[in-house]
Amino acid sequence: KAGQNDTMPVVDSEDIAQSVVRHLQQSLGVELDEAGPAEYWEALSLVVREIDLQRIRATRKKEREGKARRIYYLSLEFLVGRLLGNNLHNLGIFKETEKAMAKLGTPLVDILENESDPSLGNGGLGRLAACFMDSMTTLDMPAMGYGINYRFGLFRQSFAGGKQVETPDGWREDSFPWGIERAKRKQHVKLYGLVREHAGKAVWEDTQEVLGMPWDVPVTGYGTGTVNTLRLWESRAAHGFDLNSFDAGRYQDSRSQEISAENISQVLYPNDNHPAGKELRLIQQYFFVACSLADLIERYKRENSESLKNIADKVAIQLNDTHPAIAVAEFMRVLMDEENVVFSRALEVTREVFAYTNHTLLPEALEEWPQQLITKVLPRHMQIIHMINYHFLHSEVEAVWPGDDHMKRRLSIIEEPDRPGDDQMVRMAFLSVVGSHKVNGVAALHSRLVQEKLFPEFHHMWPEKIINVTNGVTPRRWLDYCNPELAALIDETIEGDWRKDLYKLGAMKAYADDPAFQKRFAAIKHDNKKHLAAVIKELCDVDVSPDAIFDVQIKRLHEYKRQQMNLLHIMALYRRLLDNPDLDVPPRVFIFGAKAAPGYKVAKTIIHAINRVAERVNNDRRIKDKLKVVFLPNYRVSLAEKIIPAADVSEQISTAGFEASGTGNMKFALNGALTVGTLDGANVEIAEEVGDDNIFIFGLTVEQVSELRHRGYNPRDIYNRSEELRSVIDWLDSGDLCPEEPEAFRPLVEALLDQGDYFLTMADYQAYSDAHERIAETWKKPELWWKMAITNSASMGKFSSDRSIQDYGKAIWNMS
Ligand code: 26W
Repeated sequence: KAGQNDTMPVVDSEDIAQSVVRHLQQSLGVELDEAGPAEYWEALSLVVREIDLQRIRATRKKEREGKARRIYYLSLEFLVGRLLGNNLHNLGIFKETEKAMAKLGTPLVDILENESDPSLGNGGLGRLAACFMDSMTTLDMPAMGYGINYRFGLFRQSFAGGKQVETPDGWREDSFPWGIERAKRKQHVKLYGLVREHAGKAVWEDTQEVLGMPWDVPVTGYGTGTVNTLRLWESRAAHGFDLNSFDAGRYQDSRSQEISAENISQVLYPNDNHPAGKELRLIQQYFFVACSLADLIERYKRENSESLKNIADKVAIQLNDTHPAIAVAEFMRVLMDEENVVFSRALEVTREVFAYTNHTLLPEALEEWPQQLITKVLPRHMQIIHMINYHFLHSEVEAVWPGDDHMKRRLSIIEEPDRPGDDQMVRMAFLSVVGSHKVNGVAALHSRLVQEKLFPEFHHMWPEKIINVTNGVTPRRWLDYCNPELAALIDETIEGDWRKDLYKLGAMKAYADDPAFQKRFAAIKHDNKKHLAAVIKELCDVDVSPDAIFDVQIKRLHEYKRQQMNLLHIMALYRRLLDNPDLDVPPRVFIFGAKAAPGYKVAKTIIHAINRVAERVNNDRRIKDKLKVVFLPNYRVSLAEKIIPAADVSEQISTAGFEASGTGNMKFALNGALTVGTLDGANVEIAEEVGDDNIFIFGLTVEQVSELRHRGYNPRDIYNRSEELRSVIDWLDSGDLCPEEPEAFRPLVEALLDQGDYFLTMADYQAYSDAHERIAETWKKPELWWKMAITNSASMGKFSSDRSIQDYGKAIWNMS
């Protein structure tokens, strides 16, 4: 039977109940009558952990004996989400566990809520890494993830007077049995110091030392006995570490925290698409890279030979954006300084091993480090970067553009300063491209822009290097686990296990206009909406009706994602309703979830404004229940799991050319929401898969965006011409929504009107508003709406992260 898997040793609810009781009493020292949901959660997690650990050993043994290349996924972020429920699903024992816990008297759903949601990532990039771990394991690939075990993950968000307030998220303070310390595999990392020559050899000396302690989280796959490992490093003081003996001033970051050994893995930087440029961040990057490379090289030597010259046959390393890019220099350092490999051979091996995924085109998001900072923290690495750069410019660039100094300057890994005396910057993206054999974008459109706009010269030099691998999401977490009712309906309706082969969902298209099927599909959505309505009531104290359209925008807050456009439209809808309370429009609930980087002023202003508008709209009796607006606080993976199955409309409205892919877009469509979106990122491919009639596409294309910019764009013209836009922007600016701070929304108004409206919110507004009209018209025809919704879900086969990982395997990791 689908959902039950044959690799699982037969365990029934009776076995599970017994194991839970055993762990309660013997591992936790809790009597049965003392146990509440939290204790049950811990005991049950220990039961599952036991199974995981047994399988991890078997997996490792199999891998040691196998000849396959190992895949190492290096990422500063892994947004794994809660693990217990997902593991139960993957192991195929969810149903039996439900029965077991019912017998013990506590519903499993209540138990699962006791797990803290590990917030080890910012957004899309971190969540993608987690989906990829799931898929690599499900596909039985010998894979390992490497990252940092942050003590404080992404901040917790609450609102005060509608403004975002951040507090630390010490997610490990509650017990977290999934992570297991493996002291035997600890590593030592060097920092600072200087490079001397001894007998013609470079020696890095007078360094400070930090200890890296691995913390292993088991990663289960679906329908397989394979369990892989996510190895997260935690920093500790090593004997001899004494950074504090240096003069304090050198080691201060903006919050005047001293950098000490333990500090390194303390906190995740909360910036998404904007580097902080802090010394501590560079040290984080190097710390986890050095630990991970040392660890994987040790493993290689244990399992193969002492020499690293053939390591590329057995090791592939994927760089998740440029955050781990210093690995290129570290790998070269190990080969040259520790293994006596000559430079040219070392560079060849490095290139065979490494590949780099680019996740953003935003110019301000591209990481650059001051040469002086790298020289201070990693003096040997700076030398090696110079060597790589010299070889690259003077033999490789020279071969393509002989004598062209201008081209050498453009392509130099170390950027020439704009003004003499300024610090030279090291371009981490260039280092990643030069040090890799493949570079990939994350959606077809994005990859084309990487080739044509971001790295055109590299693309000319190496036409095979830059390729596309379209992102995907794991159907286990994002359908089976988060939407069990829909999963069951699908199982009943189609043949085969879509959990392993998402293309199987295609068979559901045959039922898209079957009235009986539509009815059941719609009933499940309605049920999910009731659950979400209860969550909204609890978190926002707002009553919403499950009969209204649930229109959702959940993602990081960024101007390019254009939550502000959604807001302007909501304000306009409200005013239309005030003008005409009998307007024949379907009732709508607009739902937001988003964290803003703490230092991102305009983003925080947008949150504040949405909350103020929400308060006004929700308390206005005149419009009755035709419009509600809610901003759910502290958006995170576990909230997404409750929101996505309940969405009718998915807002994917970024300025064309800015959203590399998006992955939320895929999750929504998979769960039967209709997309209102621009031709950006993976929306383009979603539209291809579902067909133009089943998606609400609007707005400027990438080409039109650049044309408009070229022509000269003045948002004031639109403001002057559009009565509706003028009235809502003037309202924002009037102080009416925030009387105690009348200037509160100025930064947003300025961004839209005075600073050129860089993300073209004004230019796309009318098209967006029209798209919403089409949505409202479609909602009035339920047979059409549900036909579209079912078609969306049925057409998502391509967007399984299993397909993405198979693409990586073929095109990048050279797997058979
Ligand atoms: C160093 C500052 C910084 C931090 C994070 C720069 C850039 C980032 C990430 C690359 C931002 C990110 O998460 N990008 C998202 O990656 C997803 C997975 O590929 C894509 O689906 C999103 O479109 C992209 O914004």
